[in-house]
Amino acid sequence: MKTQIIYLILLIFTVSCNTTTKKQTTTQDTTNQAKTDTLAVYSAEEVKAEALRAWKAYKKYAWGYDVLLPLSKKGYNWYQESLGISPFDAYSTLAVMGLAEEAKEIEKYALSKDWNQDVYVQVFEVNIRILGGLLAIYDHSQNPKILEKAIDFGNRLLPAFNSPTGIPYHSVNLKTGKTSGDKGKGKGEVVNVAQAATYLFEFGILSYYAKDPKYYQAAKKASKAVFERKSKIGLPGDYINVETGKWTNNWSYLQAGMDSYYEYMFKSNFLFPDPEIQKMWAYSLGKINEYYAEDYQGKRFYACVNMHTGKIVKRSMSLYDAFFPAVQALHGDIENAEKNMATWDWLWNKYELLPTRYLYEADSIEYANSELNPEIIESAYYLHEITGKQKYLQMIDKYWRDMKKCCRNEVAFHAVEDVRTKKAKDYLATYFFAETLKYFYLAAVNNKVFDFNDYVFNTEAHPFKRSYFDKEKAKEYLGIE
Ligand code: DMJ
Repeated sequence: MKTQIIYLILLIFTVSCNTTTKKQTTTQDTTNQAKTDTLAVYSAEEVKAEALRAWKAYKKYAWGYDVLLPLSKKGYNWYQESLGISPFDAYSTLAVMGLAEEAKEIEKYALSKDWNQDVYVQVFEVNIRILGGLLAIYDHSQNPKILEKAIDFGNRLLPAFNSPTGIPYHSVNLKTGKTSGDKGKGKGEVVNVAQAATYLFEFGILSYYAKDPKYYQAAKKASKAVFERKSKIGLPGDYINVETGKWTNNWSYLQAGMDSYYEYMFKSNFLFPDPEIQKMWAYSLGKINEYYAEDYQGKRFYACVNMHTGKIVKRSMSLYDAFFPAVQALHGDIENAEKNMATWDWLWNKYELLPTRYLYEADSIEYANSELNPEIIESAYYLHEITGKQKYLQMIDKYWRDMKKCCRNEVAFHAVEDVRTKKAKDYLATYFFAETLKYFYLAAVNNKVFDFNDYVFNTEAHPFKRSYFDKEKAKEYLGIE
C-alpha cells in the first residue's frame, strides 16, 4: 500500500501536477464523512435494486444477444452473429455491487464463449467492452481459464494492427483475421482517433498478465503514430488513413471520436508508467488548454478547432466530452475540472438529460437523442471523491432522479429520442450496465466497500486494482524502457 501511495505521488508529479496527491489523500476522509452525513440523497441500495431489475430483464428477454430492447422486450445484435456483449459489460458492476451469483453466472458464460466466429467486429468497441470486460472478470475472479479467453480474444484483434502505420483498421474478422470497414464493408482504412488509439490500457493489462509485450507494444505504436502526426501547432486531426498516415479531416476536439485517445494517454500511466506516454500526455494537455478551452458567456467550453490554425470551427459540445472533468480532476487541475463540470450541470438542468450534441453559440440542439450515457455522472463522481464537496453528490442525486423519471420503464431503462419531448427509444446500451449504473452506485456507497484511490477505470468503467500491477514487472512484461 505504501509503495502504491509513493508511486502515485511520483506519477502525478511527473505528469506535472503538484497538488493532486495531497488532495486525494486528504479528501478521502472528507468524502467518507460527506457520505455518512448525507441523508437526503438516493441510496446505493436503490441503484443496486434497479441494476438487478434491469439485468433480470436482459436475461429474460435478451439473453445471448448483444443488447436488450426494453420497449419491445427482445434482444438485438450489433452484427449478423451475436457476441453477447451486455454480460461482459455487466460483470464488473454486478461484482462491485456484491451480486456474486449473477457475476458467477457471467463468468461461466464467458468460459462457454468460442471466439472463433466468422464476424467482422469494430476493434475499438470490442476492445473496451469485451476485452476490458474479460480482463475485469479475470481481475476479480483470478480464474486462469478466463485469462486464456482474454488472451485468445486479444490475439484475434492483433491482425487489425498490421497496417503500414501500426494504427488498426476499423474492423477485423475474429476467425480469419481479415480487416475491413464497418460490418465487413470496405477496407476500413479511415478511422477516427479514438478508434486508432484507445488500446494502451487493455493491451497493457493483457501484456502484463500474458507476460508478453506484443500487445502493449502494438497499442503504443498506434498511439505514437497518431501523436507524431500532430500539426505544426501540436494538434492531432480527427480522422486518419491507417495506410498512408495522412489526416483525412482536420478538426480537433475532445468529443466522441477523439475522447478516449486523450483519456488513455493519461490513465494507462496509473497502471503502467511509461515516460514516453507521460510526455505525450503532458504535451497534449497543454494543447487542449491552449486551443480547445474557451470561456464563452461566463461559462467554460471546449470547442472544435482547426488542427493547423487552432481557430474555432464549431462551438459545440457532445455529451461524451463530459468525461473530461474527471480526467482534469484526477490530474489535479481542480479549478478547470470544476469550471467544466459546472457547464455540464447547467446543460443538464436545461433539458433534464443531456442531448447528444448541443451548439452553445447558437443555443440550439444538434442531436436531441440521449442514450443513458455515463460521462456526466462519472465526472461528478470523481469530483465528489477528489474534492469531497457535497454539491457533486447532490448533482448525481438529481441525475439519478431525472434518469429514473425519464428513462425507466416496467422492465428496465431506455434511451430517449429527444430530450425535449422525452419520447422513449427502444434501446438499452451495454455501457448502461458497465458505466452508468456503476458510477451511480459507487458515488453513493460507503468508501469502505469501494476505495476510489485503489482503482483505475478503463473507458468503459471496468475497474482495475492498482496494487495488482507491480511497476518493475510491468516494465519487463510490457517492454517499457
Ligand atoms: C462508452 O462506450 C465509452 O466510455 C466510450 O469511450 C465512449 N462513450 C461510451 C458511453 O457514452
